[in-house]
Amino acid sequence: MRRANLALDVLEYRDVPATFGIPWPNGTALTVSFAPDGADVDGSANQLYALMARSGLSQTVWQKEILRAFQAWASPANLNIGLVADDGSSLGVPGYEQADNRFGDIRIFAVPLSSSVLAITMPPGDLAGTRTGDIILNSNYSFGVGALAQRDLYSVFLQEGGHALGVGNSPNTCSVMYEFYQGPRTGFSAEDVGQIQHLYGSRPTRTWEPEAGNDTSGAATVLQGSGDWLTYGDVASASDTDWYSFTAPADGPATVRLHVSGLSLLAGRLAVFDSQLERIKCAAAGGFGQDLMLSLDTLVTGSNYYVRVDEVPGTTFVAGQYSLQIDTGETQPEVLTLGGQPPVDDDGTNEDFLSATRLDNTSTIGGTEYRVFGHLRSNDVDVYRVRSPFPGLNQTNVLTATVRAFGDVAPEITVSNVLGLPVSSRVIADGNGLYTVIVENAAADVDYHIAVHSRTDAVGDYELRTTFRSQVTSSHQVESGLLTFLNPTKTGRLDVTGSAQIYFRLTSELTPIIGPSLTLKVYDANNQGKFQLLARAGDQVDGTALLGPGSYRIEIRANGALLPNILSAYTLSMALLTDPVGVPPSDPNDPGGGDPPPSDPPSGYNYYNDRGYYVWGEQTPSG
Ligand SMILES: [Ca+2]
Ligand SMILES: [Ca+2]
Ligand SMILES: [Ca+2]
Ligand SMILES: [Ca+2]
Repeated sequence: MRRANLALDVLEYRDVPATFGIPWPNGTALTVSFAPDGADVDGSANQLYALMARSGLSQTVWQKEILRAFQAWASPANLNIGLVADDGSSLGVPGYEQADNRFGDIRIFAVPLSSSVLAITMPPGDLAGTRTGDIILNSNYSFGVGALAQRDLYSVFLQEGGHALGVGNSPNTCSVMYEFYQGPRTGFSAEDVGQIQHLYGSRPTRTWEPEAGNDTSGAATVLQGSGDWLTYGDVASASDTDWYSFTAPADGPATVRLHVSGLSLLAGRLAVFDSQLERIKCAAAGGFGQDLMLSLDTLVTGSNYYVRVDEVPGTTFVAGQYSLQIDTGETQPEVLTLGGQPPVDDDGTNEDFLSATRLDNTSTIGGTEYRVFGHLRSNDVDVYRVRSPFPGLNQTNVLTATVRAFGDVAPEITVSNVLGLPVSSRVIADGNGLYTVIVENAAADVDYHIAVHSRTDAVGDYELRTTFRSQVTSSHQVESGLLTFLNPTKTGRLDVTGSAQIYFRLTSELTPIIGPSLTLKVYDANNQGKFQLLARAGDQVDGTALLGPGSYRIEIRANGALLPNILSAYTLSMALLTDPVGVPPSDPNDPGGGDPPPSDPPSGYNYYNDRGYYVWGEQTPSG
C-alpha cells in the first residue's frame, strides 16, 4: 500500500500517489455526493459550493457538468452511479468504503491546495475506509464550463472521475486520462472505454430482463400476480427499451412510479398504454436521476396494461438502473420481481452448509459470477454453494460477495469454506441495503458457502452476487534504478518465446521533491509501440499486454525537462500470466467443479537489461 505524499509538481494535475487498476467491489451500486461547505477536510473547511459560486457557475450547471462526466464512465460499463445527499461528515470519518448512509461513496470537496495541484483523488483499493474514491478540488483555482473555460469542469471530472473509479493516467494524448490538461474534451477515446470495461465489464444489455429481452410490447416482461408490483430494471443504452405488462386486479385509480434517484443518473421516460397500445399517459425527466410518477384515473378489472421505460431521447444520461413500482391500491403485499421472475423461497431447505443450494456460473463473458434472487422469511438463513475458478499462472482469486436487499432487510453475509468453517473476510460495504464482503486469496477450484440472513429478522427479498476476480500476486522485478538529467532513459530487451500475456508493473518512487512522471513503452522489432504505462511520481501502475513471439525493446523514460539534480527511482516487475478458467455450469448434484486449465502452447519470456545481462526467464508449465 502506498501512502499519500503531496509533492510540488510542474504539472497542473496532481494526484495522491496511489495504486490504480483496482475496481470498486460493487460497481453496480455506486453513489456520489457533494459535501456541504464547512465539512472538515483534514483541518480545512470544505468550500465546494462557494468555489463554484466564485467561478460564476450555478448549482444546477456545475453539478450537471460533474455528473455528466461520471455518467460518461458509467454508460459503457457495468456501473451505476447515483446522486445521494451528504451529511457533511468529516473527510475520512471512520466507516466502510461503500454504501455509507451518511454520504456517497465518491464525495466531492474543495479546499485550498498547493498551486501545483488541481485536484486530489483517492482511487479504490488503496486507502481503506470512507476516503476511497473521494475527490478534493483545489479551491485556489476557478473552474468553468465549455470551450472557453480555462479549466472545464467536465474535462477535469472526466479525469478525476476516472481515478475515482480506479483508472490510472495515460500517456495517450487522445485519452481523457492523459496526464496534462489539454483543454475541454468532448468524449472518450477507445482506450478509455477499454480501461473502464476492463475494470468493470461492459454494461449488460439485459439486466433484469427475460433472456430474449423485453424491447417490444410483444415481448413485455409480464408482472405476475395481482397485487402491487415492484421490479428493478436497467436502461442499457439508447437502443434498449423495457416493456412491462400487468393485469388490473380491480377497477379504480393507480399510480406508476419510476424511481431513479440514488440508483443511477438515468434521465428516464415513462409511459403507460392500454391493451390496444393506445398511450394513456407519459412523463419524461427534466434532467438526470429524477423520479417520475403517473397517476392513472381508472383501471378496468381484468384489462391488460403496458408500461414502457426508456431514456429521454438525446440525453447524455442515457444508461442506468431504476425501479418501477405499480400501485393499484390493492391491500395485498407488493410483489417483487426481477425480470418478471419472483424470488426463490427455499422454504427452510438451505439453512446450513450441508443443505446449501449450489449456484451455477452465470457469466457469459468467460468470468465467474454466481447470482440468485431470493426471499428471506422470518428467522431464515439462506446458504449457497459456489465453486471457485482456477486463477491462472501467477494470479490468485479474490472472492466478492454482495447482497442487495429490497425492502427493510438489513442483510449480512458470512463466507465459509467447504467444511462450513468461516473464512477470513473483510466487510467493505454495509448500508443502503447493501452488504459486501471480500475474501482475498480465495483457494482455487473449491467450494465456498455464502450465507445470507437479516440482522433485523425482517422478511424480504434480496439479490446475491458472488464474483471471482483474478489478481496478480507473483511478479518478478526485472529492472530498478535511477533516472537522471543525464540519463533519463533506461532500455531493456524482452524476448517472447511464444504468444504470452505479460504483466508489467511500473513503480515510480517519490524520492525527489519534484518528481517527473515515468513512461514504460514496449516496442516490437518494427519499432511499433505495443504497450505503454504511465506512472506519476509515487504511483504504482500495472497492465497486461498480449505479445506474440519476437524480440521487444523496453523503454523506461522520465518525462519532461529534468533539473540536473533531480533523480527518479523506479522499479519494473513482470509476470507471465495465463487466462483464468471459469467454472463451467455444473450439475447441482455433481460436487465436482471445473476441469484444470487447458495446456497452452509453450509461452514465456526472457529479459535482458542494457548491460546485456540476462535477468529473468519464465515459461508456462508444460503439460
Ligand atoms: Ca469515499
Ligand atoms: Ca433494459
Ligand atoms: Ca429491454
Ligand atoms: Ca433458508
